[in-house]
Amino acid sequence: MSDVKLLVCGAFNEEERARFDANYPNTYAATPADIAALDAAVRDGITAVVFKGHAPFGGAAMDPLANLGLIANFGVGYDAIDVVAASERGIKVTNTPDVLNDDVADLAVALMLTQTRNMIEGDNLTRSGRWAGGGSLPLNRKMTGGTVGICGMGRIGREIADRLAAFKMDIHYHSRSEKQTPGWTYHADAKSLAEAVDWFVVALVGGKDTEGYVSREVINALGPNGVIINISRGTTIDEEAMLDALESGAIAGAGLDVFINEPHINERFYELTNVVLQPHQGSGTHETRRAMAEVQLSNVTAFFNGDALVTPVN
Ligand code: 8YV
Repeated sequence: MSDVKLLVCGAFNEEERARFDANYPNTYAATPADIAALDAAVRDGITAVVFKGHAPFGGAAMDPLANLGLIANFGVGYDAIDVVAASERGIKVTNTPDVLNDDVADLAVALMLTQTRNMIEGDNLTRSGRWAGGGSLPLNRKMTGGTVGICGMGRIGREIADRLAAFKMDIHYHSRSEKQTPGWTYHADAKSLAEAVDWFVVALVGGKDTEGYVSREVINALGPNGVIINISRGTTIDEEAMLDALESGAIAGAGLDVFINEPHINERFYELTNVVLQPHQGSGTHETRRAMAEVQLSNVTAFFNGDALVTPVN
């Protein structure tokens, strides 16, 4: 392995970076935009990239790496990587599915409870002393027993639904195809789902195919009791339409972990008191990030050993 050159591309933490260095002595770091500026001898030696984050990694970043054979993504969602461009160049792409399902599903439930029980304002009221001074939190809204729609019943959607079943919720879902579920109601389109529920949880795959999938029409179909939860990608929702609906009261609120152009999110969100905002931390626990790093590294190891990739995308 001593002659192997690995390109580390993205904001890996110290522990993750140390793991690459321990396994591969020749690691180099660059953002997708900086790859072309690497020394030509280094570029020609690089056969694998470990990638993390959401900066676009397209054909222009692949072309300077003439011998690239693998882009191993840190994350289940690989929408930042142009997989078609990779396939055209004979480059394999891998991701880190499954190991993060629990954390992302936990966060979806946390967003629902935090939004509906007004916990951010409750915390502010308590720690500011306003409660001690006679202030009180207005009554809020019950979640248990409500009607929820899961938009995208993949592996993460299923984990969310299983958790919400324990909250005695009436579960509806929309997916490309009907699934084997314990009596949950299938909807062939997102608008029909929105019309049927108060809670609308977006668990779609990101990428071009789902851009704006939760359209203005779908958002308005949700109605004034509707709350949108998004743990997928900001791009899956028509964000301007959602902001309009949140500002006008056309829907009741939102709990969001993902945004368009994050972390530089639309500043209209900052003014809203009916939303709970999180910094894309769905998979962000020590345990899960470690598990994701292991899946990523196992793909790199398989690639260099000439073995079958563990979690191939293309
Ligand atoms: C990120 C995610 O990958 O897995 C995904 O699709 O969105 C996250 O786990 C992680 O935040 C690193 O950017």
